[in-house]
Amino acid sequence: MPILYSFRRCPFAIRARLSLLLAGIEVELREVLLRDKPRSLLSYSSKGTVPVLILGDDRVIDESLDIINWTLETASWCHNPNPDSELVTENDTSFKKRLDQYKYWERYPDKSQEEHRALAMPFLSKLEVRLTDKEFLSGDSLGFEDIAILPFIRQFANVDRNGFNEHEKVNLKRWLNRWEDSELFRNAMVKYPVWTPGDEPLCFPLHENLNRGEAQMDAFLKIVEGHDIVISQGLKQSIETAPPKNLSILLNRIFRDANIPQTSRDQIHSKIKNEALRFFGVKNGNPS
Ligand SMILES: N[C@@H](CCC(=O)N[C@@H](CS)C(=O)NCC(=O)O)C(=O)O
Repeated sequence: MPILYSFRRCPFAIRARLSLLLAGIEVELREVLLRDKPRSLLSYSSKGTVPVLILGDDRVIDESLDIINWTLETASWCHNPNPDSELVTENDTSFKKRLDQYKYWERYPDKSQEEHRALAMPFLSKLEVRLTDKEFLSGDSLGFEDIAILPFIRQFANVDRNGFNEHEKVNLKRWLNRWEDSELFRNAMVKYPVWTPGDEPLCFPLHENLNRGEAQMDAFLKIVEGHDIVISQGLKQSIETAPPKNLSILLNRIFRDANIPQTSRDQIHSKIKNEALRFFGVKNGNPS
């Protein structure tokens, strides 16, 4: 299985994870701390950035756009691949620079945050125009440019979400909301514990792991029952016949079945999910 060194919030890593999800490629995910990068990462790629993808033959891909291109070679998840997109080049060069200056404006005191923001706006206007009569940056269907650019626009919006929402760029907001609300994006943003050498391998994406067979499903149900939640025989049978695609769907069914009040669900959900994440991430896992 390929290995992906990743950092959850890094926009370059997010675009790589999105493309892996779209191509249906499973990897071992190694979440890193940028301030304390593992030696193995640096030995694969001395430039010390993430994402880095290590393929089975020890081939190393250490540029996010190259990872996207590799996923496209493996499974053509879009009809309009455009690796030479000028829009993506502009995103990765001048827009990214302006985004950083706007986000970390204290480090660039020659201008106010507002001034830095204003300098980034022409790129957003360009996207807004693209999205006027098209749903996607890449045209009528999802493509390379959407996946490559989305994490950066999200980062821009997150600097001041209210300011972004108040802005007149309606098409861009619609486009961003659509992504942020999608299962694809949620799956790309699942939290993984920081990797240290010797850890059990954790698979990405998580939902693949749910389909790894009865023994794992039984073990997962035991984790849930360990939280004093009773799972009815009826639900167990229905899960056995048609296993849900991902952990959240499964947990919601269990919560409904066990009448867990809405107010306690979030807390239990995250506790169970953390435990289960470790468990289901185990490569060729033995549930005992
Ligand atoms: N051109 C690279 C850029 C990747 C990059 O700059 N990633 C940042 C994290 S968002 C990084 O690893 N920075 C190194 C550091 O902060 O030490 C790519 O597209 O993969």
